[in-house]
Formats: sequence, C-alpha cells, structure tokens
Amino acid sequence: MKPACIFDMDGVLVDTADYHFETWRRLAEKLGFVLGDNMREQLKGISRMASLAIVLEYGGIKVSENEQKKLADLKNKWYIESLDEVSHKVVLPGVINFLHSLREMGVECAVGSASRNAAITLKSLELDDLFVSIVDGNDVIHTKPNPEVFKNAARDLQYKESDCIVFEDSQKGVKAAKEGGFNCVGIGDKNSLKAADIVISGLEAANYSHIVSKMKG
Ligand code: B16
Ligand code: MG
Repeated sequence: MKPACIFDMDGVLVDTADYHFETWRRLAEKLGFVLGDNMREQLKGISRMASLAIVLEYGGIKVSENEQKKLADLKNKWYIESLDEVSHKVVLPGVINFLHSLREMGVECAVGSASRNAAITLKSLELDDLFVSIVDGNDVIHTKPNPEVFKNAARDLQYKESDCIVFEDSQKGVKAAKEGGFNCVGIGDKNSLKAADIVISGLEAANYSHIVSKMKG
C-alpha cells in the first residue's frame, strides 16, 4: 500500500501565511501597537481565536469575549478581502505538479488545516478535486499541536497514522503530526522544523519515492 499524503494548507499548498500575518499586523495597528516580525512563526498553523489571544497578549490588551469575536471577524473580513486580489498567484511553486504526480501514482491525498477558510480557498482555486477529504478548522475541537485535524484526515482516508505522510510548515503542525504517530515532512527551514523526519524547502523539491524511502528506512 502506498503511504497517503496529508497536506497542511497555508504555507504548504498556498502562500497565505504572509496574508494572515499582514492582516494581524493591521489589526494590531488599529489597536495601537506594532506586531513584531518575531511573532510571524508563532502565529502559523493555529486557530483564529488562538492567534487573536496571542496578538492581544503581545499588545497587553484585555477585551471582553464579545469584543474578541468582533476583532476576529474583522481580521477574517480583511483577510478574505486581501485574498481576492491574489487568487491563483497564492498557489506555491511545484504544488500542482506534485499533486498531479501523486494522482498518477494512485497516492491518496487529504488536507489537514487549522484554517476555517481551507475548503473555500481550495474550491476557489479549483484544487479541491485533488483531495479525498479536506479537514479544516470547522471540523475539529482541538487546534494544532493537537493531532486531531490530521487524525480526522487519516480516518477519512481510511489509513493508519503510520501509513500517512504529513506535509507541514509550522512548528505546531509538525509537533501535532509527530505526536499523532504520523511521518512528517517539514516544509521550510531545517532549524525551526527540527522535529520533522525530513525537511525540504517546498513541494517544488518534493520527490514522493525519495520521501517514502526515508520514512521506511
Ligand atoms: P483562519 P494552516 C492556519 O492554516 C494558518 O497557518 C494560521 O496562520 C491561521 O491563523 C489559521 O490557519 C486559521 O485561519 O482564520 O482562516 O481560520 O497552516 O493550518 O493551513
Ligand atoms: Mg501552515
């Protein structure tokens, strides 16, 4: 049986990580503080409300639950508006080729993303048909580093965790994959994704047979 592939979305399939971060910056500015570059990594891969909590704590701001909901909704409105301008340009290099090569080889694929916008985003980019299942932030209770999102994707694929390869760009996502018993390919910087089994720069550099040989070796 060929190991299945489960992809994180933001930062792996599409380059929306910067759009998320720039929108959090815009919100911080509205609240009267500057969100430092050092927060970029920390805001990757976690849910909208968990991200908001980090941003508010960074700015030393306390607001009611009702106000938090309003701020999160405003951030999402700005984020979706910013995505409108970019559309297909957000698909990362090598993604389409890699996904099509997996399909030709008969490798089953799914998405496991913290984003509540994942299904909408992949549908609007016409990439949704390439996945058996898209599990996103709407389908889970626990956010990464909890492995729930990947476990749900494995369940939908009907594969054991150890027969799946998770592709993930965030530290919290890599932790989720490893704690859930998955093989994990880190996407990005070797130093910040040390917990992954192997790290590659992006899907442009991905070779399925090579990755599988590393996993089984
Ligand atoms: P939304 P991923 C994550 O997606 C992003 O990395 C993270 O920065 C964002 O806060 C989160 O989705 C929630 O996104 O506001 O769209 O629900 O990397 O898990 O695909
Ligand atoms: Mg990500």
